[in-house]
Amino acid sequence: MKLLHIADLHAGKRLYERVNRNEDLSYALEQVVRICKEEDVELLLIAGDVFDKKSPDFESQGMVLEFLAELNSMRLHTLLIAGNHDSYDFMKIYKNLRKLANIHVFDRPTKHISETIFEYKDLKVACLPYPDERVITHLHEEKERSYAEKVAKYMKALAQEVKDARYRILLSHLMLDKALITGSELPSTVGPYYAVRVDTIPEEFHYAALGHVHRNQRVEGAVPKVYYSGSLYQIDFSERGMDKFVNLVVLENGLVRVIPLVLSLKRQLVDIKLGEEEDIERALAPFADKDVLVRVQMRVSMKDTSYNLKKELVHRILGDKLAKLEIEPVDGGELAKTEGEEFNLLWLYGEFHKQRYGSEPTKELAELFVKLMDRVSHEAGQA
Ligand SMILES: [Mn+2]
Repeated sequence: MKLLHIADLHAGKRLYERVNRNEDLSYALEQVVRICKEEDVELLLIAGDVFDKKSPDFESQGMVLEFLAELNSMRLHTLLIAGNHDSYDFMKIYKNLRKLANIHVFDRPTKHISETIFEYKDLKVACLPYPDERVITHLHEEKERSYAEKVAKYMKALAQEVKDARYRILLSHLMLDKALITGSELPSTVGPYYAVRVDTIPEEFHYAALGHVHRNQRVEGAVPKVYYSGSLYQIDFSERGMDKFVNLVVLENGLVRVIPLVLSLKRQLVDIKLGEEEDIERALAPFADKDVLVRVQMRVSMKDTSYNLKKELVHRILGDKLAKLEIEPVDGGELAKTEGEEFNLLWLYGEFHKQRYGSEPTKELAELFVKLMDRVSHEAGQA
């Protein structure tokens, strides 16, 4: 029997709140569907972070539903758990899919352990959606235990529930202490406080299909094979240059074999640094017809009168491929420390202030100005 383990779809992800990544996701999901067909996959495990936001936009919901509908038409079973980016209550709505299709949604950890088990032929999958601290604390009587201990105890109970099956799998969305992060995971969820010890994953399991950490990896230190399949595309610039995978899991003769399959990417994320004297055209031209999203960091002297022309040139060459232009002022003093395109407006504001009031704006005023510019550009959909 073959299973496919995927995670961290992050439907609705935007870079700098502007660049929509759904085409990258949809490109990956097409490959997932193709792999399921070609490999005769019977069970698809989706290890959380289906959506990037707690209340996903319509386009992203449409995409995910279309994907699930296509899987269902192929007659395989899909198991889906909530990740830390997903809303428990939103996922609860999706539980109704079970009445219409072979889609099994597990929205939150529950004390009714038997409800977390999915049984299929000689396999049992125990499902542990992202154990939010409040929810997991609520399930335990002994309030003094640490987060990691509570999760460990819960996993033990799950292991008990599956121990009579020939194959036993844990599907979860967790931070493990020995995992290598990428930097695109939510910072508050990857610190040591939330790290569950890998050696507390019960030995009853053969395979732990995990989501949360975006880098494909096997985490050593447990009896079961513990894997993060990783995100399906480079979620943000901290994942640039990384290959992306899904894990094909083969259950055969009482053994579990794991085969990570590399995905092709719709767009690579690329960082480019432009020096003060750089020939911009020459540096950027090679990327103009590539499938990329580019973040440009440009060093500019504030005495440079061609500052605006340089900026326009970057926009003109890269067009839609420009995800962000960051200006690094070489000599601007106090005000110039601000990052981003708003710098020039800030400089203009400074000039205005000097003319009108005969002095530079105070640091507080300058910061407030930048904040306001940020708000305005976000609301205008330009940031
Ligand atoms: Mn994630």
